[in-house]
Order: sequence, then C-alpha cells, then structure tokens
Amino acid sequence: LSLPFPEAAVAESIESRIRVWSGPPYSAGGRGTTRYAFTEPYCRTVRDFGRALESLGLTLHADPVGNLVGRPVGASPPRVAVGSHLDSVRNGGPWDGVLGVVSGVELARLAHRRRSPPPGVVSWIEEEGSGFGQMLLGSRAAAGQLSTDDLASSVRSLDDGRAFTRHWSESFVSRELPRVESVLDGAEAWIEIHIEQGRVLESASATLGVVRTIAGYVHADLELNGRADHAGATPMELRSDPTPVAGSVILAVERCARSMSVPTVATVGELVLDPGAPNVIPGRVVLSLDVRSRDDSSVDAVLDAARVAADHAALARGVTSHLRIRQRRRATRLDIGLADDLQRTAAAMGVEPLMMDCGAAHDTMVVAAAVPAALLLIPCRDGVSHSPDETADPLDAARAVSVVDSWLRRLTQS
Ligand code: HGY
Ligand code: MN
Ligand code: MN
Repeated sequence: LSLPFPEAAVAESIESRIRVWSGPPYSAGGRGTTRYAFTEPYCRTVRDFGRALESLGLTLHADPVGNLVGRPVGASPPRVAVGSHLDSVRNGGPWDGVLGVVSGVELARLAHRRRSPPPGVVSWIEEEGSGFGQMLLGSRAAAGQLSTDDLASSVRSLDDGRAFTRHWSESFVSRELPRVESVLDGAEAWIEIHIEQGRVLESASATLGVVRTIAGYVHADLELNGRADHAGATPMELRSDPTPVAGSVILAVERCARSMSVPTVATVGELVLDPGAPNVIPGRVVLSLDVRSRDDSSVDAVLDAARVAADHAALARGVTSHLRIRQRRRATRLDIGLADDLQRTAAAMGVEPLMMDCGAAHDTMVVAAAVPAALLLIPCRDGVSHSPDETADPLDAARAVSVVDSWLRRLTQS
C-alpha cells in the first residue's frame, strides 16, 4: 500500500506532542524543560509515550537499565530501530531528544497505516547526564561500557546522591514494563532524527543534514586546592588562592581550542568556588571541561593545555591541581552506506540534504559500534538549543520522517 505521505498531519502530531511534553507535569517547573531520568515528570512522559504506542499495537519494553523500546509483543524483533532520548538538560529545550522519539512514534504510525512491520521505537535513558553526571549513560550501559557495579556504586544522582540502580529499581519503569535483553534486539540498522543544535544547516539554507562523523568529546573535572583565608587580612603574597589558577586554565583552553586547525570547541560549564563567600579566599575550586572535535588529537591538545596552565599557575601559588577524566568518547564515523542510502532517498524526494559532521554528542555514537547507524539533523531556529528558546519547524521534522519512512518502505519491500 503506498499511501500518500501525510506531511501536515505528521508535522501537527510532532508539534503538539513536543508542546505537551515541554512543560509540567511532563517537566519540572521553571523555565524551559527539565526532565531527569526516573523523576516524576520523566515517568509521566514515559507513560504517555507507552500509551501513544499502544494505539499502534506496540508495547513499551525496558532493558535491564531502563532504556525503552516500543515493539509488538511476541512478534519477531523489528529489523530497524529509530528513536533518541526523553531526558533533558536543566531548563533545556522541548525538541532535544523528544523529536527523535516522537518521530519514531510517527514512523510506527505510518507503518501501522499500511499494515507493514513497524520499526522499534527507542528512548535511551539518561542521554544528557543531567540526572547522574554521565552523558550517554543508557546506551553506554547497554553496550557494556558501564558495568552494573558502576551503576550500583559510582554512578549517583546529582540531586540526592543515591545510586542509579536505586532510582531504577524504585521507578515504575523497572516494576511494570515487560523486559527485553536489548532495545536493539534484531536491529540491522539504527536511525536517530535530532535537531542540529548549531547553525550549519540554517546558514546553508538546508532543511536536512545527514551526518558523516560525530565529534569526539571529553568531560573532565579540574580540582584546585589552595587555602581558604580571610579576604581582607591576607596580603596577596601570602595567599594560596586557586581562583586565579582556574582563570588561567579557562583562558588557556579557549586560546588552544581557537588555535586548532580542525574545528575544536572547549567549554567550562561548571565552576565551583568553595566555600563561596565574597570575603573568603576560596580554599577549593572545581571546574568542568567539555572539549570536542572530530579530530581526537585536537581534544588531546586542549586537555594538555589545561594541564600545563594549571600546573604552572598552581606551582607559583602553592596550589595543587588534579585533572580527573569523567568520560571520553572518540570521534565516531557513521555508516557511510546507510548515510548515502538516506541521502539518495532524500534526493529522490526532492530534498537535497547537507552531508555534514555533528558537534553534539548522541547515543548514535555508541550504537554505531553495534549496528549500522545514521543520524539525520533538522535545523533549529538560530541554532539555539539546551535553552527554553529552542524551537524548530515541524514541517522540517515531518520531512525527515518522510525520508526515513520512504527508506523503511523500500527496505520492507526488498
Ligand atoms: O551535550 C551533548 O552533546 C548532548 O546534547 N548531550
Ligand atoms: Mn542535549
Ligand atoms: Mn539530544
């Protein structure tokens, strides 16, 4: 049955579900979307996700750490998995991650309409790392890159300090949903649809991007320990103040990232001054480093620049410094055959996609090691993301869904 693609209906359905899930009770209060793994807003969103799938004859299943897949009960596992994540950063945007999950629901709806086998619709747990401090946590755990011991001990909630497995075992997801060993069971391919979160597509006036390489990243914490002292009574030459050391590191990583020939970015997103009072010289400063590039040696160079700047500035002030790598993923080349196939499919539909690299991290980086994986990007307005002002055009989303739907139809017929 090759029914015409209902572009307007798909756009409307994606837009309305993203709008509904963007705020309370599907998000904690405050500006934008805040939805951490296993919290009440998250579980409410998962229940809603499950209901949407049920109407299509699919049942939401959970793997041993809380990754989710909608698939038919008892039938042979889907040949293709599509999806993304439902957790968000703090005060984030409504499209990040949700677009991929909702697109998966639409693809299942289109398959259901023509009575052909649906894709598995997947939502990875804790993609952002906002709840437990580890980005791509669910997909990495599913790939065996985080052990059950890690999840039961070192991976802890940033809010209450309790272990991941405690939160998982107490959530309805682990108690009520049927189990699968892997959300990718039987999958011969994985496709994620996501907003670009940058300005490349918009500046190229392109409405669809097909990703070749996802930039590698490192997340690290630099801890600087000096001596807390009275801000007024302690002469400058007697201080062991870690704050200027942090300042020289921040400037060093910016300078080094800018100097790289391959586009490289470096961000200090967290900065803790302890004890944190205007009239106390901090005794301890901790800053986070997020460094990314499609060239892993450029990431190394920025990390080295941070270490050298820290050691040099710390030594001159009687401060100690310690850099701890939180996690690292190498740059990931995606399956070129699948990317080309999707590019041809889009071109045959009159959509000229931009073949591009992706600066943001995605679970697709982890999945790519297990099955041929593809990442399709749509523009988000002015490249704004991880912000309440994040928005995109539902018609761009519907177009990306139509490309994947056309590709799925061809696969089913082959
Ligand atoms: O940070 C990232 O790249 C993703 O949004 N978690
Ligand atoms: Mn994100
Ligand atoms: Mn995302």
